[in-house]
Amino acid sequence: MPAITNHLPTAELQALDAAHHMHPFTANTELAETGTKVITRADGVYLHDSDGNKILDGMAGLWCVNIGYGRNELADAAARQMRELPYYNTFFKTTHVPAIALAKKIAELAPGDLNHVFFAGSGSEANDTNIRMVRHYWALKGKPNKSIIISRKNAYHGSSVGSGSLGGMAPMHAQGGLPIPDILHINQPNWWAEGGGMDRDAFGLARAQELEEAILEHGEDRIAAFIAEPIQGAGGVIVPPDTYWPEIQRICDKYEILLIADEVICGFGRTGNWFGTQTVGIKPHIMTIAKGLSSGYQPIGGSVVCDEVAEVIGSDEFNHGYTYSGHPVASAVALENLRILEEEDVVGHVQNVAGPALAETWHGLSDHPLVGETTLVGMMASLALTPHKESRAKFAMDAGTAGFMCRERSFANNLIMRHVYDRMVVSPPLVMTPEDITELGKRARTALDECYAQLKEHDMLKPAD
Ligand code: PXG
Repeated sequence: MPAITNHLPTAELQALDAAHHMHPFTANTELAETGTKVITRADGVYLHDSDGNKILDGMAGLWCVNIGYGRNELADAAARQMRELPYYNTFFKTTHVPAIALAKKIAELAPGDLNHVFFAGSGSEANDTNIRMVRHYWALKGKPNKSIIISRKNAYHGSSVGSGSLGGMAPMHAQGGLPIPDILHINQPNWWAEGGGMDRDAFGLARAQELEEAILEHGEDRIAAFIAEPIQGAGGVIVPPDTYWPEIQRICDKYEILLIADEVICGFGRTGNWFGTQTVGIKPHIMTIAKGLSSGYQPIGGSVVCDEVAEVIGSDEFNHGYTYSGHPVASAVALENLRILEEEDVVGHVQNVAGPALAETWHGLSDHPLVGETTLVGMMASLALTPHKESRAKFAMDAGTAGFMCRERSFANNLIMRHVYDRMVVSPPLVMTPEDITELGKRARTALDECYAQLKEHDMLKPAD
């Protein structure tokens, strides 16, 4: 008899969940009162819940189910690997075929000389690896003081103590003693919210130059690395102005700063190339990967490291690793996922079919009275809700109130669309067809209409001063 069944009534499942399950990023007492949606199964681009609803997943789970749900090939790969070798470590002069094969495949797909993979169980773990790796790299090169890592406000790099420190989420820093020492945060290139009267390109340049200012303030001999997502995901799909990344690259090159591209969301086709670094045209020394690496079917992440950094790190014992680094089942599933992405040309589908279809649908929402800018790269998109488009005004009420209302209307219309404060975000499975995307657009518009009506009815459309 399997230990998990889906046959309890929804209310009973909700009560058990409330009694025993602590949810991430959630006020659990409040959640216990309102109840959760119980997801029971999924197929293709649709989720099913315990009340019989069929829900279009506009978020690919949590930015990760790139190939969609229900691919038996991955289930078979997991079952095969569990029978052959369910677990072994890679610590003490041992290795195994799935980790070898996956590392080779990632090296083949990754641009430039990013030829080496240090495996982790998640994006957070991989970014913790990166903190230790870049600091140890400089120590081995005789520069132990080169330990400061520069990141950005409103970046997301994970939730462990290290990766949460790298991230620039103020509400996370407010709990549990973050950030750890020697992490700095410069401003993000979010023109819509913070650009004021500057034009986009000048703003992008100015924000990039904050990196140079920080380096000059602290001294080049103190700065180890700069970390950033090619396109911020959890921060609200913030697409930087075109001037931003070339300037960042120039500054990293000029001052000998390692560049870490956090590809946890952007990687594996999301932006229309294999990696977001290719889309924005940068050359990192290290890439963080997770999520789309296995399309979320298994927890796995890693750091993809260039030849020179790997060589320096390899010259000493690196006192770091996780029980599940290169887990054989997770590796086998990730390999099968990469085979599907490659053989079915999912990246080409994003570039030529799904991406353009989403662009048309998404930018088409910009005529809505509640919608300010719409932004999109590949299959990640966002729109800003605003009470007044022309002035790019924020709402007078608390940030996130309108976004939350819109998300609730979206859920009510069986579309998973997220909000980040007052930005609405989608990041659908990459395999969506144009028909799926048309349906997504219809449901998103209905959610916007209903949200707008509610805001109007309650006199909540006032702009902030
Ligand atoms: N880097 C980036 C860019 C991420 O988006 C992580 C690292 C951490 O990965 P793990 O596997 O440790 O979660 C992420 C994760 C959200 C949300 O609300 C986004 C993430 C995780 C949880 C919630 O958008 N991204």
